[in-house]
Amino acid sequence: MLSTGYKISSEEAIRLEDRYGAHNYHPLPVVLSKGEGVFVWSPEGKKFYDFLSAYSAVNQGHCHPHILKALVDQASRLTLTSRAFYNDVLGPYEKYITELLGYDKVLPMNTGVEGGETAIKLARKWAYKVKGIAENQAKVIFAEGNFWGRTMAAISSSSDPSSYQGFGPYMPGFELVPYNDLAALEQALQDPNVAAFMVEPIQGEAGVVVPDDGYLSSAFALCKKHNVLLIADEVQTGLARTGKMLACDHEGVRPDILILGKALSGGVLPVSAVLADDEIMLCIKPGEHGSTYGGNPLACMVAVAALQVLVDEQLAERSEQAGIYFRQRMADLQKQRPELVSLVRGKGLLNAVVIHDDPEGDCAWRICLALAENGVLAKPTHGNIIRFAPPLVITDEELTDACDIISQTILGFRQ
Ligand code: IF1
Repeated sequence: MLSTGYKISSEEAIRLEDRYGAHNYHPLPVVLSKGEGVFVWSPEGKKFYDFLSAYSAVNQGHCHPHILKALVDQASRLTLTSRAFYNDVLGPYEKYITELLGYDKVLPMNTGVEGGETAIKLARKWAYKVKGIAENQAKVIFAEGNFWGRTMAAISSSSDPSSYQGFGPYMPGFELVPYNDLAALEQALQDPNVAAFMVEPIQGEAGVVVPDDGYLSSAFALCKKHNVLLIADEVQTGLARTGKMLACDHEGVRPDILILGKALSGGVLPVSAVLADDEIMLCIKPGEHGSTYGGNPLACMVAVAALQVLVDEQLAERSEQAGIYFRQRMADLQKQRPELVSLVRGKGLLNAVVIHDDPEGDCAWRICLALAENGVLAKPTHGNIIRFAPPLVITDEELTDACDIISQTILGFRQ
């Protein structure tokens, strides 16, 4: 059945997933079978604006031709060698990404959470070999509300019971401080065993929580003062999503360890990367860390193309400008429906609308169902927060049209 050009109905697709797939998601009742730029289509041909962008993995738009060409060309040459040998793509990719982002070295992985795990292992190694913390005593501080994936380490640092409940026992050596709270962070950094503070410049899953201006730069200064590494999780905020190449750039912060993922491949296949300077990166010696697919030539060629699109199409600048327009349109909406829309927040094209609702309410879900019916795809996070994050290639005309649909849908919504 699954040969090129096959077709099944939305109803059949849902039935098959329900019968044969794990029930670890609750998707919107929408089936997608084609994507191009900011648009996706159902098997029946219904067209949508994609305002989720696979959680910021398709910043470059669905099936970007430059990225697909890199994929197809390399796929017919060499896809995977393992790191048992060198290959002729990894080195040039490593040179390109480290020069583009200004770090000595990169450690290539596949998923964002593997990037987080790698960053924590680097920080611990650095703590023992450079900072001089006693073996197995290193601590990593995280912010409440963080989300960096689904592995045992990731959920061990989570403050969200839906992430960690029922999966114990948990990874030791992790501590939490409130997000956007410098006093709490300074207090936690008094402990000489702290190796690193790992933080998202804007908390994505928590509902696009934007900290106060200056929080990140002050947090970085506190880390420097206490000889603690700052790890920036830019898996979701990075790669032009918030109006700069990196969200850290809004405050001129150069994190000691930078984690990238998602849009690093433009949504074509899993590619993540951890960047750091030699003092940190060379703490991991040959054979101490790796992955079968990490740094495979296909992923590297795709990542170069994905980064080139961000630069050549000036998508950070585009994101900045389009975000200003989008938040203005949502602010207008808030004025018209203050009892429904409580606030709008975000940077660049990473935005969220917070819906007035009781904690167990389903207003946001029902609004997203209505939006889908009207041709815009978005999904709530944490119940009453709707994230809006279209591909950064969205044109003015497309953005205006999508905002018109969002406005009409919310203005016509009956709680
Ligand atoms: C799911 C959420 C978003 C991330 C940040 C690391 C990772 C993520 C800041 C791990 C991944 C994904 C996971 C995906 C849905 C999505 C998500 F709703 F789950 F929380 F974006 F907000 N750092 N986020 O946002 O990257 O290992 O997934 O490649 O679990 O359904 P990954």
